[in-house]
Amino acid sequence: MNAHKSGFISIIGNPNAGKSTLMNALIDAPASIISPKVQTTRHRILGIVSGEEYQMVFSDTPGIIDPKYKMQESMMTFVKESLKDADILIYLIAIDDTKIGDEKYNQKIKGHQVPLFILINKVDLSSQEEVEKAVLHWQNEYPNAKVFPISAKMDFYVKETKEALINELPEGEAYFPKDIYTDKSERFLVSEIIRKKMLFQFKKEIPYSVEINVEEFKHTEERIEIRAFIITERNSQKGIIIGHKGNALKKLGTAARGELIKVFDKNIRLELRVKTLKNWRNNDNYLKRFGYNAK
Ligand SMILES: Nc1nc2c(ncn2[C@@H]2O[C@H](COP(=O)(O)OP(=O)(O)OP(=O)(O)O)[C@@H](O)[C@H]2O)c(=O)[nH]1
Ligand SMILES: [Mg+2]
Repeated sequence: MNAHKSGFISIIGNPNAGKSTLMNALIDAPASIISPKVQTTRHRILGIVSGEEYQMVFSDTPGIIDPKYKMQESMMTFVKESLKDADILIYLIAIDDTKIGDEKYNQKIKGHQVPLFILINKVDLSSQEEVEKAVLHWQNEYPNAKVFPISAKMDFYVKETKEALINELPEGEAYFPKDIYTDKSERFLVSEIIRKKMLFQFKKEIPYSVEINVEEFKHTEERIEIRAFIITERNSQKGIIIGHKGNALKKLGTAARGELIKVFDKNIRLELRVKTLKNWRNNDNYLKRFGYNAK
């Protein structure tokens, strides 16, 4: 029998490149939410996949941006921590990205000592010629990296990527029980599903200004009872989220409940309320309470 292998594999990259889609595809489970908008992921989310002789612990991370407020600083701290912990590094870019968004990270990645995979995602949107050009470009930039064109969404070259990653794993024991696929709680998943529905339903700043705080999550025999607060930054945002005669909030509740029923395969009672915590995105205490590890 071969020695057991295990390791931390960090997925970092530009916003919207498809990091969460890739992680979910690699672990074949919905650990992270996905949306067409940037800054969908705000946390470091572990996605775990195990076999008899290996365990891979992926970190899905927020897209690299220049932080404008404390919540975004905390998001970038998650990226930096994931970089530090990595046994293997994946930098994910979309086929139409011509460069790694932030030069500081570019230098960090170039200086990093662990195996590096540059994965060029969304190749389903491009011609063969464009794909070949992109592979040459990135291989030239990162001579020591493995450069693969993939499509996380269409499951193109994901299996091969996974096999190549297993090959690079260091020897070691499993870090987590082999039957779990994420480090996050059911409560966290509920808050993420509600936030995802907000990213789809509301425009501009609204989804970026909210946090979802699940205050009650109770399994009863016939259903799950959930009470969650949508936290806004300003009172004026409250009105938009509730909408005329409460219609916007009702629509959100229906959409979220529908997905929660599917995910938990159980009836759901969902009570959504909106409250304002002024400037929570810049307040250390609130950020800590919402799991952003503010210093
Ligand atoms: N066409 C195509 N679209 C993709 C592919 N992978 C992801 N997407 C889409 O790209 C969008 C962003 O995907 P995410 O997985 O949320 O991207 P992300 O990098 O995690 O984004 P942030 O967390 O916001 O940084 C979604 O609409 C996905 O469906 C792909 O291989 N092909
Ligand atoms: Mg994401």
